[in-house]
Amino acid sequence: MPNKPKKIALIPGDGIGKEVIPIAFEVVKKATTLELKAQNFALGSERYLQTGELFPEAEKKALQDFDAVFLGALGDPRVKPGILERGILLTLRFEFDQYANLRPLKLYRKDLTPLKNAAAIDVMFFRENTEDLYIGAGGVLKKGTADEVALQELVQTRKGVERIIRYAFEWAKSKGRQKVTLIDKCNVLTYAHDLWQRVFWEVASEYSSLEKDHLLVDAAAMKMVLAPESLDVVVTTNMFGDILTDLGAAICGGLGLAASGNINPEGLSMFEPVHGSAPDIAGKNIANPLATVLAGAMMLEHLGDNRGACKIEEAVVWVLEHKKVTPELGGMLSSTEVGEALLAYLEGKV
Ligand code: GGG
Repeated sequence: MPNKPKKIALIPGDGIGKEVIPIAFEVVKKATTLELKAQNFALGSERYLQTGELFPEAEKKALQDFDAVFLGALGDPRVKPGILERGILLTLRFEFDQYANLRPLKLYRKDLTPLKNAAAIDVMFFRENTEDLYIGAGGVLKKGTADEVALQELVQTRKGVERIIRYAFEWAKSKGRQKVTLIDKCNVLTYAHDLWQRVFWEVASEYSSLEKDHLLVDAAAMKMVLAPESLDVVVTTNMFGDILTDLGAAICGGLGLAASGNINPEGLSMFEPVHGSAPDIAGKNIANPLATVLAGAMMLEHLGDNRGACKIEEAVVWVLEHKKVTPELGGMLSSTEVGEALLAYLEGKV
């Protein structure tokens, strides 16, 4: 019996998201043997500005029927920061319980790193994606006065901490990796990060074949610059994962190559570039589509097509080696020309 088609929800979103998603999805379709059925969801700033709608309930319900979401970016200078990000992006991550944010840091070409004498960088970050300071709990007292008080609550649950730590260890074991490092700030956040400490070492005791390590977040930031090759698999909090993976992207060639997966192992997962909507370069056909293309590879792996995912990564390595890339990576191509170069590689035409 033929396999059922995989239903993909495309959410290009805002700015360069609308340019990179169509390019990357063509590459995904070319690389895979899976039958993909795509449907576009027009969520983002245009709709919000025209109708006031952010994420209607009917669309949330419709998404439950999909196998994956492929998302571009959300953000628009015409909309107050936080409205689109919280109303659409964080809603997707939270309502679909996408608790594992996978962010690979890989140095594909040595000259792309600003670090001197960098060795090979190949780190998988597991960022907890549904708790911490991101849950939106808090409030403001006496707003606008000299006595104003702002509260933003840091919430961690044992269940939330345990599942991301276990997911990181399981992934490390299944991929034959060497070491899992916990990054936290347990010397200062003595309640929330003490929970991370206790749960990490409890779960770690079940994985005798893997080395375990711990770094305080400040020391980890330094290590990522001075000795990134010493990291292998990292598990960390929502906030620290957000910040450290931007640092990680910077040492691996920039946000234009940084991909991510928001995973619910039992539900709907979402794949997106780490970058935002970049309104300053939107509409000019100059955005680098490779981060979204690599997110597409992660989506194929998640859907069970490892071969397709590897083919995409090979194609990305090829365009990087042959400088068939956008100017910030040393090439002279437009966004669509990068897409054409990837397709040509996948079709065996080069
Ligand atoms: N693909 C990640 C994403 O869209 N993040 C939200 C974000 O960074 N928004 C700010 C912006 O696009 O300027």
